[in-house]
Amino acid sequence: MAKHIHDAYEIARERYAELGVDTEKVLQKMERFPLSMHCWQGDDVCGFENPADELDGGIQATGNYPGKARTPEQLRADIDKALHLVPGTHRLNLHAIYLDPGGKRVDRNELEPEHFAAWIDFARERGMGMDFNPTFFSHPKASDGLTLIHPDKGIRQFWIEHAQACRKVGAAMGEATGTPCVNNVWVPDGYKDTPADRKTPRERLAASLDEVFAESYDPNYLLDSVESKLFGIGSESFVPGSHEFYMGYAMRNDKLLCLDTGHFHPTESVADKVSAVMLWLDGLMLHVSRGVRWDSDHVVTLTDDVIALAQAIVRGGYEERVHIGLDFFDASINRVGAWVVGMRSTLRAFLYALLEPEQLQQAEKNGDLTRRLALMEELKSMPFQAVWDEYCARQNVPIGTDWIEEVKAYENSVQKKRDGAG
Ligand code: RNT
Ligand code: ZN
Repeated sequence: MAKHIHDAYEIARERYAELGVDTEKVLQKMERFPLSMHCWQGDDVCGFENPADELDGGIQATGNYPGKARTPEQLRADIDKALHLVPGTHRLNLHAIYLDPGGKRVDRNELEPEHFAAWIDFARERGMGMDFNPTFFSHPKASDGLTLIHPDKGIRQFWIEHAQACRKVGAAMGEATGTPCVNNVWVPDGYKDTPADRKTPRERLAASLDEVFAESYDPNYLLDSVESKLFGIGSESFVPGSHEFYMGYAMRNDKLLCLDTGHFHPTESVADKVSAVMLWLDGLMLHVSRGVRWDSDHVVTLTDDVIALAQAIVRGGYEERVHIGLDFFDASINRVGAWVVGMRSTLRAFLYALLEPEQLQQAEKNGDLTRRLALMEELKSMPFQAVWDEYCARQNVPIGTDWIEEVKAYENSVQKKRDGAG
């Protein structure tokens, strides 16, 4: 371990101790915040079902950086590379289109746990939990942008069966890894133009969801979450699965609510929603993302928004009930580098939140709002980077920007040699 890293940490430790913060305890607590690493950053949400198809469903990965993963083996290698550059043990979040059925053609309503056996082995070997998602896009039966609200009963039934199959897969993942799998339902359904009837699609969505969730599973294996959205490309005017819709559904039906930080009006604070909904819900799934002007799914960086989200979770003591997933897909930079930046930045936000002194809460309780404001302001320039560096050193991952050279070397020796890569 570089001596100056440790020396800087010792000074930081004393500075935080003066505020009553025990940095050693904080470093232990960091392990209580596993991130659910989304596999889909590795290949621009293409999956392995029919990789020639274009991504649809109103989401879009832009950029043509060379070397994206094209096979399950390549994607697993890239995930491993990223995991070696990020401190802590994390979870693996898969989408149904990432099936690995050994060359067989399997349609979405026919999925079985065995089609994900290689992924389950991969996660188990690394001590990772798993999360899962049905894929309601990039499929001929979703070509008009409608799935669970489709007016055609047959098509609706197909997607209900898909979601049911995914719950079975998720439960198997949870059983195999010994930690509940969060199976997150997000559908792209919506209308480009103003609908005349907003009621029927919502009733249909609710009825479809009831069928999806009809079977009950052991919550030690499977937890269900539902994800809302404001709008998508091609569903600008109406999305039946809005925030109010799913918040109501989750509360009435004991589901987890998934809050994607890109799915709200740009000035809305997702952090503020945490303590409001946690009064009524068993748990939350998060999709930490960074929208730039819109739901653009940029790589997460250490912004005020992400820090506020981490603070909401830490201050509320919600770490056991909030599942921290990531959701971004940037094809304009090295895809492994994108994971590393997004994961390290999210973790840094949690470290920042954990380093908060108790006296901040105390000041507020005492009505000393001057001290509250002054403390919050001072904390912004406390030496938290030194604590982060020490954490990375202890976890045997690169410090500072050292990981960039490793990603460059990997890009040259592995990613650039892939089919179609420049
Ligand atoms: C889309 C949703 C959804 C997807 C992933 C791929 O707007 O955020 O979570 O990004 O399922
Ligand atoms: Zn999302």
